[in-house]
Amino acid sequence: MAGRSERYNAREVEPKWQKIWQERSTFRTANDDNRPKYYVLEMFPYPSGRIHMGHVRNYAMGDVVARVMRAKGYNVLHPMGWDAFGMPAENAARLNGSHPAIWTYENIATMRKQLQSMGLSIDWSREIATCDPSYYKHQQSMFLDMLEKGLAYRKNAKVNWDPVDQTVLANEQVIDGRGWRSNAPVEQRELTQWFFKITDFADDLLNSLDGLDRWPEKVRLMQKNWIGRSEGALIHFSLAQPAPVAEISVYTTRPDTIFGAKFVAIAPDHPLARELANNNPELRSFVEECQRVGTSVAALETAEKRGFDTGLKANHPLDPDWKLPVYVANFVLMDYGAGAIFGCPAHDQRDFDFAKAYGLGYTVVVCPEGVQESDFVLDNAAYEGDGRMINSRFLNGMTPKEAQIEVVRRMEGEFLDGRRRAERKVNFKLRDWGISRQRYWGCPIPVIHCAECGVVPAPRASLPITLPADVTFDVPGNPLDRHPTWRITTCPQCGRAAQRETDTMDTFVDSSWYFARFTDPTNEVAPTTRSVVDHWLPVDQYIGGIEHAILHLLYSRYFTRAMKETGHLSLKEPFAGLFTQGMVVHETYRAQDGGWLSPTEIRTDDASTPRQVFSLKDGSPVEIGAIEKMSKSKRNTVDPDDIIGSFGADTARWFMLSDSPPDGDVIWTEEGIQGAAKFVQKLWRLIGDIADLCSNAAHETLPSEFANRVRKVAHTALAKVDADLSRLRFNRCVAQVYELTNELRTLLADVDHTNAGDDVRAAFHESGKILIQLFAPMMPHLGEECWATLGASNLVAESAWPTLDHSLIVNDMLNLPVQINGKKRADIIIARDATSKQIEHAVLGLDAVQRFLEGRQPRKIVIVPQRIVNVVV
Ligand code: ANZ
Ligand code: ZN
Repeated sequence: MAGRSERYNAREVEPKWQKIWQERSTFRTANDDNRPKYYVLEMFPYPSGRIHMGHVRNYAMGDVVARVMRAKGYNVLHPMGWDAFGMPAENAARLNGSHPAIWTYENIATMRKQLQSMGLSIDWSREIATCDPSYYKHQQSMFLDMLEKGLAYRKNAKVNWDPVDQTVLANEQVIDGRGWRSNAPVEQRELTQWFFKITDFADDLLNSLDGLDRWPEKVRLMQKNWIGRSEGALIHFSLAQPAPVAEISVYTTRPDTIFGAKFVAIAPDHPLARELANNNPELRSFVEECQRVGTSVAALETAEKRGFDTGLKANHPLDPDWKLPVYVANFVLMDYGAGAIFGCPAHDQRDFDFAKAYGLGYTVVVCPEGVQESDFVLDNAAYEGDGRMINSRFLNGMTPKEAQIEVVRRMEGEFLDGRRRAERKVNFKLRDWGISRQRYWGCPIPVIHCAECGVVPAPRASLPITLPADVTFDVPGNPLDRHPTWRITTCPQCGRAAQRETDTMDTFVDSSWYFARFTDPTNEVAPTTRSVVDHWLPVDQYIGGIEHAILHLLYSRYFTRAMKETGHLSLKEPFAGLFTQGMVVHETYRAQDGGWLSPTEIRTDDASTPRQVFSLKDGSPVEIGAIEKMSKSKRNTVDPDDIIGSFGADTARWFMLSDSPPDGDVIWTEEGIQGAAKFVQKLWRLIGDIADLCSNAAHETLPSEFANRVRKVAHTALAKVDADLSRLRFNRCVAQVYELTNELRTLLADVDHTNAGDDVRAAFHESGKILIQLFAPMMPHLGEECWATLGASNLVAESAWPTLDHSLIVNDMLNLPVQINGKKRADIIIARDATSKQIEHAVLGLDAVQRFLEGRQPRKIVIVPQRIVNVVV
């Protein structure tokens, strides 16, 4: 073909197609479209400045899904936006005297350009930034909706206070007792804060996890643990008098161990502890000391167990002559259970450590099966396992499970001053979501404080309540607090002078509904358009990092429920399918002076074994360190711009998708990217040669059996790629494309170019087109260039997915239904002559099967040859 260049030049070709896609609005998505919908979304980025390789991987995956589903006839929604509020913008503003808005929008402009250079099939007309008043205006109105419904409320709460950043931190932002950004020791403070009532939905958020069968099992498990439902009992311990109160109630999940009790402990901020501290300076200073440590579970778990003996005695609920000392203890949390415990050192490690420190001893009450009661002693650790009850009077001989039921039943039936001694109780770890942040760069909470009327919602007509532009960051604290005029307003109820709320919302609120906003991002009057949002949601495939497995996903699930209650949409679960991609990792390099070197600062000597690396600057040898997640601190990053600049976006995308399963880590290597670049040229030559073949005049030479072989390799690859795509196994798709390319190249070598018959040329033309369609979702620019080379008049991005000719593969490939315990759960497409071992291997790799097994081995796998597979679990 005339004018076709020998070498494929990505630098020229890629911008050309990006321009054509843009001119033709190829990726524009209409809301009124009769085709079935498909919503694919990658977690939107924080505009930190530049995209990194993790973004490239994430967005390449989402783009493949979007392009394939478009080809398969779906009306695909694939939008992009910016999670644009947050502290880094304020920090940057402080450092370089600029403004968070300027910093943020500049970063967005840079990163948008970078993402566009990747050739992503995004409908950019739907772009949103959460810091834009046109977005957060609706967030404010939804806050007012939630306020009306009682889903948002104010309460006094103990908070983690970062003394350097001068802000409240969420528990997760406290790492080992220190602020996640400032690294300063966190203090506890009591502040009036805004909360979302997520605990109202605790049961529903937990139970609905079962229905999320296209979520990774591990994410569902992490959410389950976070919600932390436990079934236990409240036991009321009466206090030997005189004492300030009659009794202490404790929460326990192990009432069976009641005869192993050695002490009762209350939280430092338990009302009783406060009362006692009033007249006891020593206790007061102990309590204050406890409050200096963060409130996070992790912080408490790692801290040394310490207590203060109040001198009070609690009566054992099943033996009036048995007295237990009452401590104030640092490891008891006020906002969990009843804020008090009974301690059983033999069977709880925390209690064990505590009892050891204070010489309280232990009594074992659970003896492991097969161990002689008299032989059972503890050496330095509690026994938390199962067994038989011992030293427990009427419970002896029972299992702990049986004993739990029996002891609660017994205590429920006993009364103390007209009150039951115990009652069953379900408890959750999940706390209400504190959303107040004392920061500037966030969504203002739309309420007004009036001395007369109290907290008054801002009038809806006054929304958006925008941030003032004239602020400074040179002093710590919240700029909204010290702004001379911003907070001054009048009360909407009484008209007197009043003050605006200066707290802004946690940025997790911003990201808890953006997926809904994308469905109709220009609606000015409401957050969503009901018919539109109900059509598009749920997101069919959500893709992002495992680091968001708990908070972002849980908050989004909650917020969707809140939006349902306030009439903004109709469903509860926003993400039907979730995929968590792995990290991009790279070797690290250490210079002789101990400093880290970046991959651009070293030279590799491949000839030597083991491989040797030298500093480019002075030629000195460099130590090759561990392969780690790309990070600025280890300097083992590779800049996507550099890679796209020298190899092209397609090569970068291809390599990202090729090397490892998408949920595993991918190791970035120079050889890897070089290999991908070579393959691009190989594909380009093959398609060129096929194009040449097809443009020659017709001759009948080879038997049509040959043409069939050409078609068969392509259709076989198509069937396999289809199966792999449905499970997002992009690396396997890549492998199929490699294989098909080699096969077509081999077959083409057998063809006499000037003498090939019509059928052979048609077969190559068809197979070449299939090949292009299989790799184009991953390398879209090369796809278009090759598509045009084969003489197509449309774009490959607009072409329909190839139709599989079953008759060609029926002989080799086989569709096997897979049952689990007799119920059909999946299919596999596998070679007809696959061995039992190969079938077993394929079956065990299925997500559906893995989910069922939950890490266990199947009891057996029954294979009925050529018919069906049954996994017995
Ligand atoms: C006695 C006991 C004996 C306990 C034993 C455990 C083992 P989960 O399962 O996480 O819900 N606990 C209760 N309230 C607490 C609080 N406010 N702060 C710290 N610890 C608290 O944990 C329930 C168990 O955690 C409860 O059961 C209680 O200790 C402790 F062999 O009661 B257990
Ligand atoms: Zn008022």
